Amino acid sequence: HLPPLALWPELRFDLPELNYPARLNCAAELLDHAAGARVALRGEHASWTYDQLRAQVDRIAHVLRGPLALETGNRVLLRGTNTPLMAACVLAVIKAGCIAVPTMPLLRARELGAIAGKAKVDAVLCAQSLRAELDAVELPPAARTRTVYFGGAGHDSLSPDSPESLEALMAAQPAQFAAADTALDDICLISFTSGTTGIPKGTMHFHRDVLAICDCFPRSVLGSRADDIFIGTPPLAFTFGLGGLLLFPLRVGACAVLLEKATPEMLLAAIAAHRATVCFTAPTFYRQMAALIGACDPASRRSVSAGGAWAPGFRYDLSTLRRSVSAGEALPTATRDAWRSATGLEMIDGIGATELLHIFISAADGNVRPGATGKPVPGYQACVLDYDGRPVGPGVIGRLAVKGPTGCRYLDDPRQADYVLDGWNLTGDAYETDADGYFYYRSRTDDMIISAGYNIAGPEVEDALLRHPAVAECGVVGRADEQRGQIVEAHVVLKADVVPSAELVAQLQDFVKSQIAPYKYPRAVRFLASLPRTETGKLQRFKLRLPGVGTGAEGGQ
Ligand code: 3UK
Repeated sequence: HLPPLALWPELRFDLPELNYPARLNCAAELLDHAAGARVALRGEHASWTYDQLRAQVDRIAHVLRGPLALETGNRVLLRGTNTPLMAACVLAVIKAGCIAVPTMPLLRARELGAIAGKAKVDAVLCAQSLRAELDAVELPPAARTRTVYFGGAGHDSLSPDSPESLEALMAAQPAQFAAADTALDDICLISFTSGTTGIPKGTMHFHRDVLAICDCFPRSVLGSRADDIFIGTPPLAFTFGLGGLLLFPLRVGACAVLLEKATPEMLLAAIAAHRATVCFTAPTFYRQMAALIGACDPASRRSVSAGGAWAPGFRYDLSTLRRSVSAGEALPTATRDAWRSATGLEMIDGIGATELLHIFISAADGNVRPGATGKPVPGYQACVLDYDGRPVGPGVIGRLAVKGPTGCRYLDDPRQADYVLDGWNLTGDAYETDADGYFYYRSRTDDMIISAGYNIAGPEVEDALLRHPAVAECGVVGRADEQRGQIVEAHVVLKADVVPSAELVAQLQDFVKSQIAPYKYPRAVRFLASLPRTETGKLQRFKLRLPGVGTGAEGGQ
């Protein structure tokens, strides 16, 4: 039901850098241009220059093609936390002409097995620290015999001559590998969706897609450059992290800091210690970091830190930070405001999706309009459609449709037909535009709360609640109600020193009514110790809708 393509200008790559040569290996392209002696990756235990990274990648590529006897197009499951060696594995699989299938560190055996089976993996590269869960997986037999382990320290490490040790196999290989001669539209990456609901879907991406995301958002919105130091929390197995913490920095010859695990305190300390310039994380992380900075003495907020681990009173030196990118879920304006007053920085919101590989609507600097995600990233087009597939004008909520150099290709999944229509990707998000062409996120299309005939977007109510001084975090969902169809139900995590009470429920309700249209106020308010989130930082709204979640009160009239 989408508008005929003729209605829309055909996509022209007016960015000349998006027209790649027919024979293209994106990993070789990313590694081979940069100055060798510059630092490419800093990990907690190792720091590698571009030359060192390239040598490691080449040795791993030899292991894949030699001892593991993999061929072009074979699929390699990857499992590891954010470390230089994990990054090298991803690049090596692609440079060797194979297909990388990265998996999230917290996945359990059942989910890993489903992914390994669905992607028909031929081999596995797994971090020692994450092997227990993998060992419980029923892998395709060929992949089981081609499983090797890397990393690990002390009692955790394999003996240096173990046939299962990737490092042992690498030691016997030369440090130079001629990249596999692949086509620009050969698949190099199968990334699985984080799946807040339902069975994870594999999305397939070409060599040219990997370069295209590097040449769109980071170039036009971030303005990334060789002297940037990238840092952040998303796993390399999530395309948000793969792009922001590996592909984007490599594309411009910059440096990436990889953190194996990070709390808001640790990320603040690491930004200061590494003098990071570009940060990628989820909205809740920024909110928590802003609260930590706010708790410091204002005079010391931007002053020089002593470095080292975080301790109360630590002075966060964020003076090098010039870009703070938020993605994964809606950025509440309250969080944007909190981060600005804590750091003086205007956040960059960006909506991305595993299906489209990375961010396709965003804005920076003077183009930021609070409340809006931004405008289509140059290279992408976006529009808002009604349920019959007709474009709607400004001010009308509808379905977001996106078209650009990357797009959804599900691996054997009937849901392909729901996501891509006529070349347009339907992301499942409800959006609205304004007269100046800015795009405003409202909710997931299937999360819109319909109460007594009103359409209410949960994130708007969340943004209002987050402005209340007692609220640390919140999630708003619709709950079935006989009279109204649904009612607005707020799940609230209170700040440490706040005690829940019926009076507080009434206060929160009145507060929301004073901030936004009163009919949107939460008729039910429940208090939780924490909110259920995915490994990618997304609120799991379906869990909030389960019966009996949280304690609290049905309040108000
Ligand atoms: C939601 C947002 C509002 C939206 C992702 C950056 O999140 C990523 O990929 P996923 O496949 O999820 C996609 C869905 O997440 N979303 C993401 N960003 C925003 N909603 N504002 C935002 N800024 O529903 C989207 O359809 O997990 C993000 C880069 C790469 C990614 N894969």
